[in-house]
Amino acid sequence: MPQTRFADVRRFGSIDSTNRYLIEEARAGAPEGVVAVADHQTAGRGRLGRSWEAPAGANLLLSVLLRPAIGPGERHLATTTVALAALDAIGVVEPRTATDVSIKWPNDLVESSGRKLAGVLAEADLVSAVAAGVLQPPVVVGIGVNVNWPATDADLPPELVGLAVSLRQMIGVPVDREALLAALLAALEPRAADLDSVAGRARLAEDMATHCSTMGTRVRVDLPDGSFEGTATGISPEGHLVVTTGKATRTVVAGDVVHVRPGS
Ligand code: BT5
Repeated sequence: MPQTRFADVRRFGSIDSTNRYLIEEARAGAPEGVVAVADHQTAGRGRLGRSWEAPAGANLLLSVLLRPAIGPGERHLATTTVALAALDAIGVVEPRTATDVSIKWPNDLVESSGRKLAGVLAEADLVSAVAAGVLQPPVVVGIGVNVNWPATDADLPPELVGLAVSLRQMIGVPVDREALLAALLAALEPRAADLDSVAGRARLAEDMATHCSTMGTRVRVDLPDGSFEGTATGISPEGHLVVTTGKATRTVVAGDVVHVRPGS
């Protein structure tokens, strides 16, 4: 594999959370590009205090440390970067599934029926930024991809039946986790490079719009202070969701969103 900024890959048999680990490493001064990969997480994190489930040894669980020179308004593009790299990698390793996988804004990879194949969690570490006296915090982006678990729906806890799916279920045979990891890190290099320029960030937002199954659908956006409905009509250059409600257009910031659900 050509040398990329993601060459320092640290592997863990079991860890609480690869995101938690890399945030600590960022605070200790680790450079951009460190990767943490776990066979198992005892406290895998989702957004808003939710948890990420995966048994030992079956799925891809990894985080990467980025130090992007971007403002707070563009930070969601770090999530977009990893989601697009995962989509690229799935297309390389399992081309049979490529057309069936899309991104559900803000942070999910889903298969065509809407079941979740992967979730992305970006956490900006403001503590590091304050300590270093810099405006732009490091961002740890974690992704969990359901590679070989569940093998069938019978493996899933009841609350995930109908909501989660694996690559193995999609193609009917086990999938090589290591091949997917290598493809993801290779795909991440050009995507992460895009984060560093205005033109690159525009490309990330455009590619997100192209691969985003939320586009053109009726959505209900749940925010902490209420909900509204509209049609998802675009992705802003900062990676936010543009929703048209009647004659008005609202831009929805990922950090504010509790859920984006199909609308009525
Ligand atoms: C996410 O949150 O989708 C972000 C998941 C990020 C996980 C990675 S694993 C490596 C790194 N280290 C960490 O500690 N985390 C990252 P959210 O959108 O909040 O979705 C969480 C919800 O997805 C849960 O509340 C469940 O309903 C559902 N869920 C949990 N595990 C799942 C799975 N394996 N497949 C599909 N859905 C799942």
